[in-house]
Amino acid sequence: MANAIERFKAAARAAGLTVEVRRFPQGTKTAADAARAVGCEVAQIVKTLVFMADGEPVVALTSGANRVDPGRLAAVLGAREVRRATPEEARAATGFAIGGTPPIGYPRPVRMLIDEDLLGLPEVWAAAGTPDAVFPTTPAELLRVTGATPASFAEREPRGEGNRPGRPAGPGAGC
Ligand code: 5CA
Repeated sequence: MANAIERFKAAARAAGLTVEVRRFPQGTKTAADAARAVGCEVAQIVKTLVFMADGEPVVALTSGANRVDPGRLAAVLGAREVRRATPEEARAATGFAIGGTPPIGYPRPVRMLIDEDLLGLPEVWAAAGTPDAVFPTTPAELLRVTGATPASFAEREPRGEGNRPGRPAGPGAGC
């Protein structure tokens, strides 16, 4: 576990990225966990999600507030078939386990996209190698060190009970 953080830190050093890794005993495995631990908005959490596009791994750096639409991702990539990577495929592509996958430090280059919704934020937090470790950075630094291409690939419609068509607007509707 600690070794994964060291691998991430070495990659950050090599990229000229200054990182201050924060560890949280309560865990930062999901975007919601990470936001709760850090005390930031879930939209500021960078999910490092691995997809397989026509058999090739692709990393989609995605705002914690968004869900990836694989159809939109396929259109952006010009791929025929895009699906979520299995945990084994994700680990083979990045060298890290799901829940702690950082945006850099992979054994070989991986095609990378970044959710445009992250770009306007002053500060974002991404995983630092393990499911209890995150680091703060800026979208500009993320772009620089990952070489990710900005794109829009999130599901457009919000999900959830309160958003079903025909339901009366509840408190907070329109926010
Ligand atoms: N540390 C947090 C916040 S930085 C984190 O890594 N979040 S994450 O979203 O990038 O990683 C968790 C994601 O892994 C989940 O959102 C989910 O998309 C993916 N995942 C979890 N279980 C599986 C699974 N069995 N197969 C494929 N993907 C999975």
